[in-house]
Amino acid sequence: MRSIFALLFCLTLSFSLFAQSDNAYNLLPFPAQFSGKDGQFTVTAATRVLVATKDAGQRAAAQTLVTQLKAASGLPVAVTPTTPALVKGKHIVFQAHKAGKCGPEGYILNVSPERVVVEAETPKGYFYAVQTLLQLLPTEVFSPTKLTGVTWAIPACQILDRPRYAYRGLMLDVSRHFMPVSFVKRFIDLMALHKFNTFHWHLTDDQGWRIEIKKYPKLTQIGSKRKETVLGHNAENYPFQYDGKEYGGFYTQEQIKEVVRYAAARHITIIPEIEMPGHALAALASYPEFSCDPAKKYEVATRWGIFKEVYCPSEPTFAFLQNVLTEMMALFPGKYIHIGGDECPKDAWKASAFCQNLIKKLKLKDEDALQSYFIQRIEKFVNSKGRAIIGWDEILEGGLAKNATVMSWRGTEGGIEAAKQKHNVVMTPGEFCYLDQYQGNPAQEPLAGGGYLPIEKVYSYEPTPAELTPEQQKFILGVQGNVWTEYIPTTQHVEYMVYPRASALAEIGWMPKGPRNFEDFAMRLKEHLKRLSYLNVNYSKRLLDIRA
Ligand code: TNX
Repeated sequence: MRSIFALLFCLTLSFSLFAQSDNAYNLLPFPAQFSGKDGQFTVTAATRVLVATKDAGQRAAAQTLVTQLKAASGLPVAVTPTTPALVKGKHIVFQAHKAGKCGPEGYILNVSPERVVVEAETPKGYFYAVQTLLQLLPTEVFSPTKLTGVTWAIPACQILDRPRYAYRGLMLDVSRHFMPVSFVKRFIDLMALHKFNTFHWHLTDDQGWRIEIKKYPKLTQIGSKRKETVLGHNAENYPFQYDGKEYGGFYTQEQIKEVVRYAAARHITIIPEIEMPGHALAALASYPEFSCDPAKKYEVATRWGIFKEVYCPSEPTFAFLQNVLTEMMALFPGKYIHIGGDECPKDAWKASAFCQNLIKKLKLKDEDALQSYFIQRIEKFVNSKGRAIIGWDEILEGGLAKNATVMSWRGTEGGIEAAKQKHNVVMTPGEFCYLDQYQGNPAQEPLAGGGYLPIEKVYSYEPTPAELTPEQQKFILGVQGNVWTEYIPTTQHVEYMVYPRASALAEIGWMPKGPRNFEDFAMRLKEHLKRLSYLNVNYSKRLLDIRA
C-alpha cells in the first residue's frame, strides 16, 4: 500500500515538473503533505500581509516574508495588523489554526488565486510557513537587491507540513578554526532556510577556548590563542607548515547574547559545548592547576588529534567547571548543555596517585568508571539548575548519567544502546553526518578529514534504526550534521563543505521517510542551489558537474 502511495507521489511529482515552470515542486525540505492546484496567486502593489492584531508570532513571521519580498521586488508590501477575516481582497492572511493538526512546528498553507492563507499553532509554525512561501515564490525572491521583470507569483497549492524529527541540528567547530560572529549569523540564516532548529556550537577544544568567562579571564587571554597558524598538511593530514604568527579569536559574552537572540528570532536553539574531561588542553594551558600534573608546561595545541592532557577529577576542577557552566547557563537559555565527553585518554589519571586513591575511595572499577563519575557529578549540577546534559557516545562507557542525552557519533551502536536504556538520542554517525569528510574525488578536492561522504550517501541515511522497537524508536530525537574544522580554515571553505550536503540532511530530518527519493531530491536541489547562489553561498558544485 505504502509503495503504491510512493509511486503515485513520484508520478505526480514528475508529471507536474513538466507541467509547471514554477517553484511548486522545488521545495526543500519537501513538505509532509502537498497537493498542487490550478492557477497562482500574484503578489502586486495592492497585496497586503494581514496578521491578527495581538499575535506577535504571526507578525514576526510575516515581517520576515515582507522584508525579503520587498528587497527583491521593490513592491510596497507591508504587514497589516487587523482582524484578517474581515478584510476583503487578494491578500496574504495569517490565522491561528484550531484543529490541532500542526503541532509545535507545523503549518498549513492554502494558496489560491484569490488568497494565501497561512495557519499554524505556534510562532515557529508561522516562521516555517514563511520559509516555504519564500521557496514557492520565484527563486529571485532570494535576491538581496531589487529585480525587475519578475512576476511575483505563488503557485496554487495546499500544504500540511510538520517535521519528522523534533531535533534537526548542525554543529560548528569554532575551536580548530575561529569563525567571526558575522559568519555564525549567516550560518544560522542558512540553517533557518532549511528548517533546522538546533545549532550546536563547539566552543572549546585543545586548539582554542572561544567563549569569554568573566571569572577566569586567562581562558581567553591564553586559551583562545595558539602560537602558530597552520598553513599546510602532510600526507597523513598532520600540519607541517606554520607561519609563526599567533592565531586566535573568541566571543565576548555580549556577542554570545547577540547570537543567541539572533538565533531565537529564527527559531533556532543553541546548544553550547564545553568539552570535558578530555579535549581540554586550551583550558589547561590557561589554568594548569586543573590538570593532574600542575607542574607540567601546557600549551594550546597547534596540531590536530587527541591529547593526553585532560582535566583532573579534583574538587578544584569541579568548582571551576561549575563556575564556567554557571556563566554559560546565564547566556544560553536552551534546555541542553553539551559537556563533550569524547576521546578522553586515561593516561594522566593512571599516572596520578590522586586519581588512583579516588578510584579506591569511591570503590570504582577503573578509569572508565571514573569518567562516568565525572560526568554524573556535572550532570547533577546541571540538572540542579533545571537544565539537561548532552554528551558524545563515550558517556555510555562506565555507566550513563541519569538523564543524559547521547549524541551517537562512532556509528549508531551508542545511540541504539542509549535508546534501549530509555535515554534520548541524537543520531550523528560519522559515516553519514560528518561534513568535514571528502564529498568528491580527493584528487580534485581541498584537503579534508578522512573518509568519503558524497551527498548521495548523506541522503541515504535513515536515522531511526529498524532494530529498535517502536517504543525505543521514540527516543531518537533526530539527526545532526557536524562540521569539524581542522582542515577548514575559512568561512568560504565552511560553506563549501556544508552545502549542499546539509540540504540533504535537512530533508532527512524533516521529510517523511516513505516518499524520500534521491533523484527527486537532486532535481529540486538544482533550483535550490539557485537560491543559495542569490545568497552568495559558496556551495560545492560537484553534483551539478556530475549531472551536467
Ligand atoms: C572526532 S567526533 C572528534 C573531533 C574531531 C573529529 C574529526 C568527536 C566527538 N570527536 O574532535 O574533530 O573526529 O572528524
